[in-house]
Amino acid sequence: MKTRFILAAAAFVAAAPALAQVSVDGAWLRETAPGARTGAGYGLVVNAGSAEDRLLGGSTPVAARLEVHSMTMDGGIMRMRPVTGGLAIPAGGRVALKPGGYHLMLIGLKQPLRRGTMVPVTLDFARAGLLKLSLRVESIDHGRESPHAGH
Ligand SMILES: [Cu+2]
Repeated sequence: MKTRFILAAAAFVAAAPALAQVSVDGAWLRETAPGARTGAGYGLVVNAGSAEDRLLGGSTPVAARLEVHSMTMDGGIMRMRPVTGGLAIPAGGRVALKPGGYHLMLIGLKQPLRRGTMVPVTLDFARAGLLKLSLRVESIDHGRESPHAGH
C-alpha cells in the first residue's frame, strides 16, 4: 500500500512541468562580532509555484557551510538543529526565517559579516534548484518588532 502511494506521488511529480518558483523577500544576514565562527541569515521564503518545494541548504563564499536550522525550546533552553530533509515551503505559501525560529546558518565563517556589506548566498531548493541572492548585512536587532523602529 505504501509502495503504491509513493509510486503514485512520483508519477505526479514527474508529470508536473517546471512550475517551481521560489524567492526570498527581505533577506538579510546578521552582523557578527570579530572572530565569530558562525553567522545567521533570515528572510521570507515565498513559493509562488503550484507544488511544494523544500529549502535544502545552500552555500556562500564567506563560510565553509550553509545549513537550514530550526530553533526549539528544549527544557527551557533554546536549541538549534539542522532541518532534516529540507524546510518545506508549501505551494503558494511562505515560511519566515527569523530570529528565534528557522534560519540560515553560516558555519565556519571565513571573515566577519560587516554591517552594510553585501554577501552572495546561493540557496538550494529541491524543485526550483539554485537561487542566487545577494544579502545585506544588518545590525543584530534588524527586523525586530520595536516601537522605535519608525515604520
Ligand atoms: Cu543555527
